[in-house]
Amino acid sequence: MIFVDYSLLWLDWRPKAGLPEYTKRILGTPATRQGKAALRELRNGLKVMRSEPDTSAEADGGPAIRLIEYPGNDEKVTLRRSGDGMELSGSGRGLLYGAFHLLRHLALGEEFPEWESSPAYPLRMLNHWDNADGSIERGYSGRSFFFSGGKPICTERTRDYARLLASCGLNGCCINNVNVHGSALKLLTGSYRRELKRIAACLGEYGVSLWISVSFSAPMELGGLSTADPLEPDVRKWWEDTCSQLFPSVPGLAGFLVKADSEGRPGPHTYGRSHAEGANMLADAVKPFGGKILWRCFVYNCTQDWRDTETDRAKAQYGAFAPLDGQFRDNVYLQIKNGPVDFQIREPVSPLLGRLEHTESLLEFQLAQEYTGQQKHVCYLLPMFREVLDLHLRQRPARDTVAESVSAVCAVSNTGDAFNWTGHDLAAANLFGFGAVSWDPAVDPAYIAREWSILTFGDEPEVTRSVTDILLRSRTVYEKYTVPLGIGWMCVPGSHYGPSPEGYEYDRWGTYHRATHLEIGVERGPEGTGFSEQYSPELAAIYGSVDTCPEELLLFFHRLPFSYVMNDGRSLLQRIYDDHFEGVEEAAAMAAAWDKLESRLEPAVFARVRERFQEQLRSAAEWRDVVNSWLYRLTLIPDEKGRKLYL
Ligand code: GCW
Repeated sequence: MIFVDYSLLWLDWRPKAGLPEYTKRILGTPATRQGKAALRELRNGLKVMRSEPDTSAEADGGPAIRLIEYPGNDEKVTLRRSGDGMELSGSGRGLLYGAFHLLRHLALGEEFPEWESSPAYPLRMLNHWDNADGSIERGYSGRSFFFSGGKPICTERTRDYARLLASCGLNGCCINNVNVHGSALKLLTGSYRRELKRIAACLGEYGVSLWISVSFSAPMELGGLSTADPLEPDVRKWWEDTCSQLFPSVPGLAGFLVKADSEGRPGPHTYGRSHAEGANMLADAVKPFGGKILWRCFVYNCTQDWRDTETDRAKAQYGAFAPLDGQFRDNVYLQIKNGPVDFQIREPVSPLLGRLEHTESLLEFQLAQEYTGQQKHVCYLLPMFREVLDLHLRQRPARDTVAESVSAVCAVSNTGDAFNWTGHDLAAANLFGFGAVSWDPAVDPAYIAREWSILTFGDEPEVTRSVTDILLRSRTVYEKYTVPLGIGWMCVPGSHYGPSPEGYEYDRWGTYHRATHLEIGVERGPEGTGFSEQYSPELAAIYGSVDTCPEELLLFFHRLPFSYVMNDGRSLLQRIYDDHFEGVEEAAAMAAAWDKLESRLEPAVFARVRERFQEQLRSAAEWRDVVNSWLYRLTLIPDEKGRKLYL
């Protein structure tokens, strides 16, 4: 038996009574690696669920699960009843998704509907911000399991990670940080080829493609050239030569992720070239190997003078990329963060989403809870993901939602080498949920929370009810006690954990609220920076006016007096005070609900989450008192309900 020092999360099957007869026998001998993996998963899962030594593979002997493997590499899967048995058909990858789907439903003990499904997007991937030295940028779950001591590593854990990804429907993984430092640069060279090949094989067995982040100036850093100018023949040749050695020797490598001209990273602008010229040069180099380039749009001026009130960071990405639509090769995907600024607890949808008519786009979420509690606070993100995906952009008669307008989805991973993978046990629901929503963007966050809870903690109704309830409330609670109404930031610079209302005010990052004793916020309507005008005319009109702007985004779009009257008659200031007091109380109620589960959960799990809640409550109270007292000191207007504020 192999000893592993990590949990298997939702793949830790449990004995289950009353399974259908057909779960005793599995027929079919898939030929592909993925098909074989599907068979193995079914056998192993059912052995545990049935508490029996093995399933049978005898052809005649009653109902069975029959695997039928089709040639090809598509991801379509069909599960249907056939007599007393179950028939699972698809390519090897299809079988894999079907096997996990079947196991999940058996574990849930639900009446099993027939299932014929294909994922909404051909690419559903995770971005790791893992550094070669084993640290993780914005990592809150321990160290990297892809890198150690400057080198990529492939262990049993890599394989189990691939299983976890496939089991929730994901099929791509970029293993290193978009800020490419140190020896991670050398992933392009022969130095780590063997390790990369092993990782690619391990992921590939579960249908997960391997991606690496590359530095735009690699021809200088690695090749000794004096330039990385994308139009320079030597530079192009360097990339072509590099790719022609790399791709054939790492089967399963799908392409490169690039952060260029962003937060100090090198890029084509240094040479007076456009993003399109930069991305296309790389696209040409990977093209012969079927490779793709994922080019990030997280581009803005990060050396803004805070005195400059003209520049609006929110406008930067649309400004940089919308004019380039149509200039990119067809194997370039523009990777766009869900909001125009940076993964805040509340932002409008990025106006660049859905605006690219002739360019593939990839929507980027962040599971790593950089601004949403760093996996010390519970914050279930699926409701937020659904809000983004469901938004009607109001610019096309059909296929008008964000979900319909993007070609692929990705998320910054929240995993590391912690025993529970995600630091906070409840944060694994975000990983699972992201998989679910990237397969089917219309999944119900409540259904997924419940499903994840049962698979993770067992099917005791009280546990399921409480965990689901905590998850579903968590995002609103976090939002209430931290940053009000879409204004963002107010966190401690650098670490981004804990309150610091003016932490970013006089800094270079373009994230200001410019509060005085009378007003707060940056006006982004037509009279202000004009950011709202980047949306379709209908949305622009909605966001551009205080009267129609959704209340939760009011301070993202508008500068308002503290006396501004909200829909329910409260003043803006009172609403912010109230939210902070309520948020802390609601966090305490979530913690109390968790405490009630003590006798029903494994002691270690219970204790780990309880400890996280203690920190959440401490931090929530800190947020409340700092933000509310800061506002009180600015305005000298007390809380109407006389609650404690600090002078
Ligand atoms: O929000 C910022 C993070 C950086 C990150 C950057 C990005 C990887 O603070 O740590 O760098 O986003 O998305 O590139």
